[in-house]
Amino acid sequence: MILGLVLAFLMAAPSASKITVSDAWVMAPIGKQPMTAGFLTLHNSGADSALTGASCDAIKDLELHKMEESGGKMRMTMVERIALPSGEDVRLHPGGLHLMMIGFTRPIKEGDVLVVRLRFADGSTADVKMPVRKREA
Ligand SMILES: [Cu+2]
Repeated sequence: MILGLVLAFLMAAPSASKITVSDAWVMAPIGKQPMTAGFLTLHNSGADSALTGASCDAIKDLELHKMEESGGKMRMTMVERIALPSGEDVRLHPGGLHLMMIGFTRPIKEGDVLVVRLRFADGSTADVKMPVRKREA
C-alpha cells in the first residue's frame, strides 16, 4: 500500500525538474524595433530531451531560431526543436541559438523581467525569469 503510493509519486514527478536553466536574459530592444532575442543555458541531468517551444504574455510570436553562415552572411532560421542531450549543457547565445521574440504586447525595456514558459519534448514546461538588459560590449 505504502509502496504503491511511493511508486505513484515517483511516476508522477515531472521530468522537467531534470532540466535546469541558468544565465537567462533578454536583449533590450533597440529603439522602437518590435523584436529582440532571449538567451539562456539549459542543463539536462535526465534522459535525452529537447526544447520544443516557448511563450510569454509580453511577446506575440516567440520562435526557436539558429544563426548560421550562408554565402558569407549570417542569417537566422527557425528550428522546430533544440536537442537537449542527456548530461549536456546547451547554450543559447548571441550569434547562435536563441529565442526570437517578435512583436510585443506591451513596451519592453531594460530592467524588466519577462516570465517565459519553456516547453519540452515530453510535454512538460518550465517558467523562467528572464531579465531584460543591454548586450555586453
Ligand atoms: Cu532570430
